[in-house]
Amino acid sequence: MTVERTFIAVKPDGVQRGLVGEILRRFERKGFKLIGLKQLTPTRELAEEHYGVHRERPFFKGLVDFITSGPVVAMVFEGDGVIVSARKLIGATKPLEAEPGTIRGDLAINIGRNVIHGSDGPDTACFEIGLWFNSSELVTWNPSDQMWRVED
Ligand code: D4T
Repeated sequence: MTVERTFIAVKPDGVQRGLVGEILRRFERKGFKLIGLKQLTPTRELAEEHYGVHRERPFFKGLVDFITSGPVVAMVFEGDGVIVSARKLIGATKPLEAEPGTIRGDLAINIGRNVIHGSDGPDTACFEIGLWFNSSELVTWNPSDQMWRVED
């Protein structure tokens, strides 16, 4: 396994509903290392870049309106296999199809209000981390219990 980084964002619906702690807790409990964390209301420019692959889709404007409607909590987690594992913790894009036990399966109903974003692959993770964070905002540190999370 190689140590990876992924970009996670609690969307405005998750922030408004007071779910930030609940969501952050699931990644911490799993054992991933939080190396970046901030709250911001995204500009349209940032949102349109982030969702650039969906620019031609009919839901694009509504998606950008939604994601810029209020504060988002942006995070970077680091760990072995974190990109795929985070997607599993998050669950399917359509919350009604997401398994119980996943974040969307437990906490959401509607695709347009699915509470969280997570990078879907290594290239996207790299792009999204660079888009949302300066390198000076990412913290290098070693959890004191690291030896109890992973073998050397
Ligand atoms: P994000 O990117 O928000 O983590 O979601 P996913 O990676 O799980 O799903 P996605 O890229 O296919 O969709 C991006 C974002 O658009 C919203 N959406 C999507 C929507 O409002 N209507 C739709 O029909 C689709 C496909 C939800 C997630």
